[in-house]
Amino acid sequence: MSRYEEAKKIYAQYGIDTDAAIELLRTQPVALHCWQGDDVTGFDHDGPLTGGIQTTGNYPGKARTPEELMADMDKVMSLCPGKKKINVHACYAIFEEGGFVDRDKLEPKHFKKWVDFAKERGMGLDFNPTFFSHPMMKDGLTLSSPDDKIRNFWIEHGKACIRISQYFAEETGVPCVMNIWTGDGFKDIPGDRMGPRMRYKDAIEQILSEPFDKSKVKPCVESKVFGIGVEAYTTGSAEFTLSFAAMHDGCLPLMDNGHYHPTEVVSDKIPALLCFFPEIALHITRPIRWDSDHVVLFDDETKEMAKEIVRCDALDRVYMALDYFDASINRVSAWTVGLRSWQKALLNAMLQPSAKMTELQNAGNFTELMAVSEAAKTLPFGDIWDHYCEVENVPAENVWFEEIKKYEAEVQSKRA
Ligand code: RNT
Ligand code: ZN
Repeated sequence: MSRYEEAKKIYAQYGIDTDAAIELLRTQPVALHCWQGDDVTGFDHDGPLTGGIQTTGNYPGKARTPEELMADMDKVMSLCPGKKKINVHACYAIFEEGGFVDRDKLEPKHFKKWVDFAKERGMGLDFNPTFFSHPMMKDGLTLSSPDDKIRNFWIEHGKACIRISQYFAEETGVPCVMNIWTGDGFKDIPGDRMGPRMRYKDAIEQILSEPFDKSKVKPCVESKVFGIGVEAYTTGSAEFTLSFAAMHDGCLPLMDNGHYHPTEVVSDKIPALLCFFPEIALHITRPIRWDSDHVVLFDDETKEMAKEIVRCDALDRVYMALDYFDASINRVSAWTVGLRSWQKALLNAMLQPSAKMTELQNAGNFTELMAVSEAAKTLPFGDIWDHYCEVENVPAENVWFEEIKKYEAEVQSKRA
């Protein structure tokens, strides 16, 4: 009997159907973020990365062009099981020779190559206006700036992005999640905390006044605690964005698990928000001591987040996207480890004796609940994972890195 057949029997003793888990997982889209490939640079500017986010590291071989970035993404996708979506930032617009336009003037045609890329691979596209790395940020502010000219520029950018999101959804036939995140805030104690938030509220409302089909475009607002150089105050704090989403029909809250105080966990916030919001969105990352955006691993909190989505039976209500950027190791490998890790976390979540655990909890049998959840930790998960990779026709755990070595030697190392 194969290792999978043996493992399947062991899971069956807990009432868990491993075949059903695999069939379900194969259909759940996870958005792969284009910005891991080039350290959140994009194609529309030469300036530095700003907005309170930072990549560290200088590993050779980073993608320099749309072609290189797409080739790298293809490599990643060939090494990862599961259904994918592509997550594009507005700064990744692709201009024809001499066809540059600023962010307030972006049009669907500037993203046609991304649409072609997605359609050829049968994938959906998610989108993000880029409110950073741009000279129109003034004193660290965009949508919450007191300067009308600055604020209006960014409102126009947001509206352009709604139109592009609608185009993505129409072209691919898959709803487009459009996430609004700004790094707006102050390095030191502000004199006015509410003013910027009132302006931010009004600005997002103006962006959302651009007509769109709610079944096709899913606007989100992402909160944050602080950023580098923006330590004292963030306009889009947790309370601000959550309240905004709650008060605006069709707007989703987006939680990035790097954007909370260190002892808070997004795994516990998922079932809280699901009590109120029909749909929510996630940025999956790995914060070390701060919002460091390390590569997602198959670690405890990653597992817990996946477990909550599955236990709440909310796979069709949670938009899952990766968001991290590590420039200190091979970027294609970083991407691959993160996507594979999230796939592992989802599979692991689907293989939990969750029904049994709920029953024990409701019966007040906390002694056995602890024993069962501990037993689940040593089930032969690796055998199910290997089988899933095989079914999905992607390399097994001990094999995929050989592909990275080859790709680095043949492709990435040739990039000067
Ligand atoms: C920054 C936010 C945001 C960005 C991307 C690039 O802290 O997490 O989501 O990472 O938009
Ligand atoms: Zn994020």
